[in-house]
Amino acid sequence: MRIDIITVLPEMIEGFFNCSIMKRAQNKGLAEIYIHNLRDYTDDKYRRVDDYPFGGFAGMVMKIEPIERCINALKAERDYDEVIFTTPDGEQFDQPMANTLSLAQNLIILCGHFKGIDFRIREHLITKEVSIGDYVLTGGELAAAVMADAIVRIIPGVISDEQSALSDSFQDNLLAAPVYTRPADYKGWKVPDILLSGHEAKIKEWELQQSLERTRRLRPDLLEE
Ligand code: 6GU
Repeated sequence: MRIDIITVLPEMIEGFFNCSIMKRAQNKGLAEIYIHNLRDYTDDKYRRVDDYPFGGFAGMVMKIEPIERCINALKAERDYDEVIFTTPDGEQFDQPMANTLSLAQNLIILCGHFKGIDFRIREHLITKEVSIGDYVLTGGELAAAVMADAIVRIIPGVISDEQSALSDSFQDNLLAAPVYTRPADYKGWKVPDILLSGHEAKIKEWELQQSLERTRRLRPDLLEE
């Protein structure tokens, strides 16, 4: 799949996509991620991407023209499944949304900034408005990185052990069971005996019980669905 991210701060997230699993997904040809600097789509010598709001409100508003130019240039090359806008008043991003979006061929993510963007962009160019949670960030770049990470990691082949993406917390509405590695006894802090028993069926049963107990205690809301 291909994700095009449009931002005024490309340097804020370029490093992120050049690391670890995001980098490997791209090197394996499983994901293509392009970060576009919105200022490259301006046509004035000041490379202005924002302007004063009508109505005399405080703050600046992102202009239509560079955004439309950038989105149109991308759309001229290929069809996009969604043109996403990151905004605190969008639909809440969650695992089911990540699962759905990971089936897309091509996605655009426009990062919100300043006080807002000219609302006509949202009315005419955006197909999906997404928030990553009930708090306010200074810009949509981290939200775009969060979404792209969650979407790309579940593309088959991105995580070598496919089971591990599927058996995660939230993928089945249960929190993950605790995991341990050596040493089995660290200064008296012991790994549960069952995990050292070699009894596979009993270990699976223990993991499920741990998942259920942790979910009931920490996130009872997940069990109500
Ligand atoms: Cl998508 N953008 C901003 N600026 N703040 C947020 C957000 C997005 N999601 C949660 N907070």
